[in-house]
Amino acid sequence: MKFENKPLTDNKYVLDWIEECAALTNPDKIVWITAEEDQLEELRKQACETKELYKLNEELLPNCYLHRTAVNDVARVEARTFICTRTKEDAGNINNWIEPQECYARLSKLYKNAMVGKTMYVIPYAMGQLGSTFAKYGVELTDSIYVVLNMAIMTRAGTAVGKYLDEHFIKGLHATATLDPDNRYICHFPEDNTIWSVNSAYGGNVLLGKKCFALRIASYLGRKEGWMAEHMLILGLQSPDGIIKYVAAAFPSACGKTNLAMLIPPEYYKKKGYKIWCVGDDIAWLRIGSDGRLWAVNPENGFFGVAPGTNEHSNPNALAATKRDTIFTNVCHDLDNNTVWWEGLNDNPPKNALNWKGEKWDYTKYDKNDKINTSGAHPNSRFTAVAKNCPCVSPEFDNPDGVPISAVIFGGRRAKTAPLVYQSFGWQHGTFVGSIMASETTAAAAGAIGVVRRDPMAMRPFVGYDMGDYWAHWLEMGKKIPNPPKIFHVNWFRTDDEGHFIWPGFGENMRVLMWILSRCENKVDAKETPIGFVPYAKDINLEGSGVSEETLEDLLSIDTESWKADISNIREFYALVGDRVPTEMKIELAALEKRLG
Ligand code: OXD
Ligand code: MN
Repeated sequence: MKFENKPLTDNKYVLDWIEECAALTNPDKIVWITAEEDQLEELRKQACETKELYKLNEELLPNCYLHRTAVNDVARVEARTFICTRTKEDAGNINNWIEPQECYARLSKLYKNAMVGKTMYVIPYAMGQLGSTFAKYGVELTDSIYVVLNMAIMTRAGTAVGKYLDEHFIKGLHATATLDPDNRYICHFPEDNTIWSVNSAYGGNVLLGKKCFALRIASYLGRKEGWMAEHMLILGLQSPDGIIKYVAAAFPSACGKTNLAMLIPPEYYKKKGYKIWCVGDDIAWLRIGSDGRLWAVNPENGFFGVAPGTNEHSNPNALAATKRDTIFTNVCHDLDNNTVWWEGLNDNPPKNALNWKGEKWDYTKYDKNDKINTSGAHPNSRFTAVAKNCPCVSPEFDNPDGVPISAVIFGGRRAKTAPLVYQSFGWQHGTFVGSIMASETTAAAAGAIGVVRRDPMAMRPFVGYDMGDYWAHWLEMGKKIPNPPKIFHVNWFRTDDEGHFIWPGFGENMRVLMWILSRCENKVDAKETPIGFVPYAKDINLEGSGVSEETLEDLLSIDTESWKADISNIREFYALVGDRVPTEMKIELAALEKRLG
């Protein structure tokens, strides 16, 4: 096998696997990614020559680039995502499944000679701090410079990883191939530590360290090894005395995780000296610490955030993080000053611009009911930003031991059913609360309004095995954590009868976090209700929020009828998950039904 540069490991297991993949895909060259600046800069130059990347204004956006994907390749594709365990039962009813040997055979045909005339890049990377208890290692083989440069931001990649590669590493093979959507496959072989992704070049499908490894494969490993991989942000709330308490929170995709992770406290709290630190915006790996608490790290090294809607008000920290060293994908290109723009950035769309497809864009034709065809930026356009460039990145970001978690928060998007916040009765009930997480489609989305999608722990697309077994693992973990975090549920999306949101959200969510932490410290009472402990309105500080006490009462009220109606939907969902739903979950469901009367 001919490498263009020196291999970063001499581990035979690793080298044999690379050889096997090279024999299949047949690249012209194989290059090891050291991730040194010189190498990355050379790759950026090459990608600019082929128009895979566009260099943006160096003064306004230093070291920033724009990339456009194929128009048919703009998001994760759950229908093309598979968990290939030996038995279908182990993948479970919620996941798509293909028998592994059949899958390898089918995909081998698509990989065959897919890299002819191209370079295969070998990216050694770590999820988590190198050498830490949390860290896991992988190698991604890819023919895309865009993938290399994104992985260099999103993970700890390059030379230093070489010495950690052994037979436990996660083998990721990505080939762009023809981008044929009918032959697009994102396949996971958890029993083989393997990920195969072909015919896509969209981040969520091809940055294999993220959803594929850090959630799907890692959730499988976590169950086997006694830890957890979750779709959660991690933030630290610092009080004026300097003490920082950490929470981990799971929300379905597109429910504002990145915004909450980087929240700016309302003026009232800021003046008193409160501050929020972001440890992670998407993924948490959790382990039981020697002190009996649950500790968390963010295994990533960057943010792959949704651009539209990010602005000075919604998330100034994320915006600041995108001002340098960022790769923008499918945003609008402002040709006058060679910068980028997206819907919701400001009210000043560029007049001389290309849309996300690279076509001349006329902002006056924007139609919110046909965003894909009329918007400047694709609704799922992204920024890939370096975590350390975020002004509120936590000083503990690189701590190999992670941070101790006081509270786990599950978030839904419900118009009526869930109150602003409630606390579960304990770990088992909290696991149940996570299992019934849901979001409702809103008027803004295409299709019917109010359709409930169950998204347990926000992990529906990301559990690498059977969902019932996953809940059982949560219950098992609960038994093993001597001092577990308390479990809460929040809902920022409650609406009035006209469908308007009644909670202001964004920075004001801090008020709810304050109540949650007070509960963790046993500082406030709460009202016991059929669904859990709900705050007394007096215990959520509204000063400066513009929210009236009456609205807060409304936000905290429990709509018993909609809960009762929800029970049958939950039961149907449990039936769909199937035989492996733990008895404890069914007991919790029956108990909830009984409490509702
Ligand atoms: C993401 C997602 O991109 O959850 O983080 O879809
Ligand atoms: Mn996510």
